[in-house]
Amino acid sequence: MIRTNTLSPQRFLAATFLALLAACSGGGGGGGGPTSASPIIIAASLAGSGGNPVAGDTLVLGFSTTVALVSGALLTGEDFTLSGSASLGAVTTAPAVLSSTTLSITLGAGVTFTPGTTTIVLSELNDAVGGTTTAPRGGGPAITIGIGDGSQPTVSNVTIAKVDDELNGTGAAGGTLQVPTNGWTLDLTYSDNGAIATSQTVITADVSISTTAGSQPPGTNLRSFFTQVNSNNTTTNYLIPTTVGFPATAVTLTCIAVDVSGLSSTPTAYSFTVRAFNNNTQPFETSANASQVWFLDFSRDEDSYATSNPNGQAQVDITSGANSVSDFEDLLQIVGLTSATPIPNVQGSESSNDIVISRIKTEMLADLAADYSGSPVSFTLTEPAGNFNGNSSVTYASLGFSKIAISGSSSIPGVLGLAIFDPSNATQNDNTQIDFPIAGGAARLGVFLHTIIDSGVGQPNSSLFRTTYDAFTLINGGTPIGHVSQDGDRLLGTVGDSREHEIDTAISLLARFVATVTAHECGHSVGLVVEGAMPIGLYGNDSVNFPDSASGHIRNASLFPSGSTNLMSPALNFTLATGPATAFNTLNLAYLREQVFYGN
Ligand SMILES: [Ca+2]
Ligand SMILES: [Ca+2]
Ligand SMILES: [Ca+2]
Ligand SMILES: [Zn+2]
Repeated sequence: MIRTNTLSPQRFLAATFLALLAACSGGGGGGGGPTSASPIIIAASLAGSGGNPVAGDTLVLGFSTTVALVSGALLTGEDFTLSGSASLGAVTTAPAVLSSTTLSITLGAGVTFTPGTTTIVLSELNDAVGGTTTAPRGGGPAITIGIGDGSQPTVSNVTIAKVDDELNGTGAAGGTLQVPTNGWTLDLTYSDNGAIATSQTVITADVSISTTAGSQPPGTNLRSFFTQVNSNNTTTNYLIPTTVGFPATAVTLTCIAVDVSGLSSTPTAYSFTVRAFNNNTQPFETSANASQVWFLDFSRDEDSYATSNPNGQAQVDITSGANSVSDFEDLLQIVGLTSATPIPNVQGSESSNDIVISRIKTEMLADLAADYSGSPVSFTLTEPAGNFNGNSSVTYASLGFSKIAISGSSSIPGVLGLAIFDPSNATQNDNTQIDFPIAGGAARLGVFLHTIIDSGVGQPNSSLFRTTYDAFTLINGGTPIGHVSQDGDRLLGTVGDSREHEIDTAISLLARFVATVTAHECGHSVGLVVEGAMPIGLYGNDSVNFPDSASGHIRNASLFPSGSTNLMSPALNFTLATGPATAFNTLNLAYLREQVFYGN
């Protein structure tokens, strides 16, 4: 602590920081807002000629928030506490300002410390380094001084719930992500020429945050209050636990990464808005139904089906009227996954048909669980207790499940599925209805296998559908599963020939296709995809920023590799629906996980 008004470097610095200090000069408060935390040292490294410091080397210090130097004050040994008997020597020159959060000090004669061992922290005598609205103070954790590797880390991205930039408010579509007071993840992406000191990452807010250790003022490093989910040299994900409460207001978080050599990154900020959930905005809110259960109903029997080849192109014809076989099973037989003459007793009393149907349903459940991973949404083949009493929708809390028909033909040609659109998932929905009122009449709800199979069998024989099912589809010259005696063993996985592999693929792709359409339709019935930029909606129908989107849907061509698509795209085909990367977009998934939400 040496005050000087004579050396020109200090006057230069004083002039530089006069404007910053003017904002809080005069001893006044900040106008009633919370007092911010003072900057603390978060990184320290020697920039020198060798491993040990000598006079003339520099010590680079990274701080937790923007620093302001007090006019005329030198930053010297007394402003710090060093471990052991270390010393910065007789510092005679003013610190250099490297950035808003980094300073460097030219070490003086008599300097002695051991990089990798000696620690440094601001002392109670610090009268030189404060914040933009805070006076200089001591404190903070002791930081080990490293030997700078010459390249500071870079925080390239900050987002919430892993939402892609084009959907998180920083993209061309605009908007501001809205999150609940906790329960979401903060996701950092960074890089460095070396390793990141992940335990030294700094996350500060511009508002006070409630924690188990009391309210933390703006500028406090919050990292230790968050739960580290994952951390490596390129990414870190923190969960905001229920013990932390963000205030319901606009928030900017600022993140700094520190490398193991003691260099800190330029701060990277991300702004969003926080609002407490209420029953209108939380998708899966009540204590009665804390998760959304979906019953998959395969029982609809409205039609029977046959194939024809009127113009040299196969098609699946519908005959209205029940035939005592579910329309789902009717269509499995049309495509050749099952047979009119199945092999009996392949496994216990299960026929080849039974095993195929069972495998499809089991794989569907696994695919749906993957689609809705991390969300409080589950699917069952067993209808839970209770009923809709003829209503298409009832209040969310009044019934423990929703349901959807996995069925045959659509009453609207060309439609793969139709479901009730339920913004914010306010209700339980019966998507098994066959006379749901729509403009101009009534429609069947559910998932419609006839649409894809009728389209599929008539496609060019090079299509994915044809190359998958032609081996089994009678109308296209195939032999249905169960028409060959060895198919029983193939279904049990004991033959290992090419037909067994084809059977496995045909079952898996049909399960995945139906699961994708089911995930999409159930997505509508739990609130996807509302129009408007966040926090109004989830960017549904914004075909300017997301070409080929439509009402209730969003297509994200840039976020998915060729051959895969967002599950909530307005159109799907067999290839896209079974694409390996087809999934809910990151914003839709964040909504399903209740990490972001729309409305107020
Ligand atoms: Ca580095
Ligand atoms: Ca039927
Ligand atoms: Ca619903
Ligand atoms: Zn749709």
